[in-house]
Amino acid sequence: MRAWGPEQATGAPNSQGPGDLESAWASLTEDGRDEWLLLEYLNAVEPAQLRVFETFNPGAVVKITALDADDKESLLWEGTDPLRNGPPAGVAEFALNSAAATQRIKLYLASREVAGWNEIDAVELLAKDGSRQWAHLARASSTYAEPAPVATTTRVADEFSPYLDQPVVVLMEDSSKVHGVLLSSGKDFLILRADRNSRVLMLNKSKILTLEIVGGRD
Ligand SMILES: [Ca+2]
Ligand SMILES: [Ca+2]
Repeated sequence: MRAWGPEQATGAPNSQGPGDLESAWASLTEDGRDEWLLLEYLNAVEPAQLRVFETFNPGAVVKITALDADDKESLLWEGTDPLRNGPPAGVAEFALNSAAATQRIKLYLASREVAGWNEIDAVELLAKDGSRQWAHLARASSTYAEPAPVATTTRVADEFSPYLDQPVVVLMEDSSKVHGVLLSSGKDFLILRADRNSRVLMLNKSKILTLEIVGGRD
């Protein structure tokens, strides 16, 4: 499993929080955008309660939905996370609206409203029939985990380090401009996730003219 990947939110809790621990899911940026975490369970059940193990900067959950086989969402809960402005880590318990049997639950996080990485270690689904399960698959809106294609790129500390995880615009030698989030700075390349199509790009450092932080608008 990749450190901080969404897969870290599957299974039983294994993070001794509070803390920024790689055994929990973390989004790409601390507060750059709102995020979601989609959890899949082995058995479809009528949901009754969700227990979310929030191990770093808890309190960002604002909405929980169930997805059916056609990706149609139904609202299970909406409101303020009970851990908002609370302890540095904890288990948030959400009583869910009744809904048809489901095996996919989506958490929405107002990451911009709760400073820092809002990390989630595990999510337990309790059903009306009393059964309990841990998620066995997870996907997320973003992750701090290294993207698989560049997992072997070693980060180096250099003049680009202050811009990591920031939205940037890069001007290349051939006058082309690339907008994206700076993921990593390797020996010869910068790794960027392009805004245009979310693809991960490698930019040759020797062909970069300028790099600037983007301040909200272009
Ligand atoms: Ca946040
Ligand atoms: Ca975990």
